[in-house]
Amino acid sequence: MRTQVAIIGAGPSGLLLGQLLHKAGIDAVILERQSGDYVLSRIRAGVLEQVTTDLLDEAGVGARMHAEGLVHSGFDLLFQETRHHINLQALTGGKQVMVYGQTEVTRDLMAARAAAGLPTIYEASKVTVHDFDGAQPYVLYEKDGQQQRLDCDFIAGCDGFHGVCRASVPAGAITEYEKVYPFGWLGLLADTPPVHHELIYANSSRGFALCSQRSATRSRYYLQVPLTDKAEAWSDEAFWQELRMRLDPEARETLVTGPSLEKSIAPLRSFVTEPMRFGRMFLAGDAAHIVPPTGAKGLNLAATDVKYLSMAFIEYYLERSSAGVDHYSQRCLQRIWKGERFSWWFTSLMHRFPDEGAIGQKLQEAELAYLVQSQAASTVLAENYVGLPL
Ligand code: RFL
Ligand code: PHB
Repeated sequence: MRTQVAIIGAGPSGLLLGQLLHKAGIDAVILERQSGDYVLSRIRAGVLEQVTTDLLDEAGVGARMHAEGLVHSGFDLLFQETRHHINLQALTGGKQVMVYGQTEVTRDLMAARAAAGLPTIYEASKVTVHDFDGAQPYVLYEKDGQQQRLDCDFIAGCDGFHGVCRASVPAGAITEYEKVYPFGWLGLLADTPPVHHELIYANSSRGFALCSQRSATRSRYYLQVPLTDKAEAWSDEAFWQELRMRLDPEARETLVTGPSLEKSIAPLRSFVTEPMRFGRMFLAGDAAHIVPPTGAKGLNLAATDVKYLSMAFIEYYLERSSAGVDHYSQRCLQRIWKGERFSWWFTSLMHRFPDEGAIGQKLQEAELAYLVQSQAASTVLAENYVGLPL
């Protein structure tokens, strides 16, 4: 089989790239190691920046998001048992964010791809990438026990943090920057009304908590937990009890609990790969960088990579220019490092760090008090949260 762009991974990065290329008349085949149902069962991001919603519109998959997504013009910061409103809209000259789950973004992209009859090969195993340093790269994979070969002009590595593309780059050609945090997030999804109409980010002496949502009847909550904890060992009751203790008195009163639909622990990491292009292979999204989820930046950074990568391929095929391809890595990394900085800073401000003791908490509370009192400091938070300009 032959295609112009072989996309590895059918997460949001790979599917969005496939859709944007299709709109431009460029051929792509997507290879995904899991089943479609499995990809949809992963509960992840919830907050989309306008850059991302604009791109989903451009890809022609924004209709359900606009109908069902929740536009948020602010969020609450909770510390010392008191909530403070961060008015994103007022602080950023009218910008807002969209609360719409990654699962739904993925579902919309999958449906558009299926409706256009575009090829996605699910349950493709033993994917390997070859000759991306030369002019004729190709991909080998197994489907139903048979080895297959996909020849292509370019390989797009949209295969996430544990993918095969980054792992196939010779060690001397890549630099990796990494910080692993000494805790994780335990997430719980439940069909209960959200505790508040906006998100609440909580710094408590018991650890960080986040109250998020998917709709007026579906809530998503997170608790900072030690890395040694297991999701199975947390009963729903224990989760709700711990969450209550990290909230303010009003939220504690109004929290509606119920059986969990999903519970899982995600480790927190900051990670960047430089460069993001290796000859005819490009990395995009979590394959190239990871942020801790506190700033809600992961999917949004992935979407920007995909925007730049689709533009690079469009320039290459339609305008016969390799300028976009040549600048891809540098263009992405400028934005990624700013997202990394913000995510690291917000994570550091909101979580309990085992080694920092009581003084760590006091310093965080002083910074939070400054943050909500100073318009300049609130503006820095708000303009990063809604997304920096491209
Ligand atoms: P994904 O979603 O990991 O998809 C990669 C796909 O590649 C497949 N794959 C392979 N396929 C073929 N062959 C191989 N060898 C393969 N190896 C892997 C995988 O099966 C998978 O389907 O990466 P992608 O597409 O780059 O998307 C990135 C986002 O998923 C991620 O950045 C966000 O979820 C991060 N994130 C958030 N981002 C936001 O912008 N806003 C948020 O509010 C937000 N909240 C979050 C988050 C991530 C979280 N977790 C679980 C880490 C909250 C959490 C808790
Ligand atoms: C989510 O709803 O899953 C979510 C929201 C905001 C974050 C992280 C995750 O910062």
